[in-house]
Amino acid sequence: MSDNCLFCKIVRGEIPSRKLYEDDEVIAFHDINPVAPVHFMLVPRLHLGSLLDVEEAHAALLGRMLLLAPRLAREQGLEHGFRTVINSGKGGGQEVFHLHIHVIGGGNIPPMVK
Ligand code: DGP
Repeated sequence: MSDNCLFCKIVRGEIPSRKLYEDDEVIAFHDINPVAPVHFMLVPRLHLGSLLDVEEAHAALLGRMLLLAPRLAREQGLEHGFRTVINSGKGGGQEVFHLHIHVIGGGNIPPMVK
């Protein structure tokens, strides 16, 4: 846990969020600034700054999060597909430095810029 981390505050329930899932390791809540009709984030309860901070010990947690993505996406009506985004570090456009997987869909999703 990190005292001043926004997503740690959401994990602790100190800041309200529109949660769609939680278990002992992971929570999912809707993004406050959705870029599509469905836009939520999968967040580990454990404070990890970004993918730049993960280690072998986090492999199972990351796997669980990826397995949850399609399950929750389907529950949100995204059975035809969705986009996952993980911004990592300042160079990756990350704004909240607590690892999270964006799940986005339900509208016109433009092709990725490569
Ligand atoms: P990123 O750029 O990947 O770090 O995205 C951070 C996302 O977090 C961004 O899409 C907006 C969202 N966000 C920021 N503050 C809050 C908040 O207080 N509540 C919720 N639900 N989402 C937030």
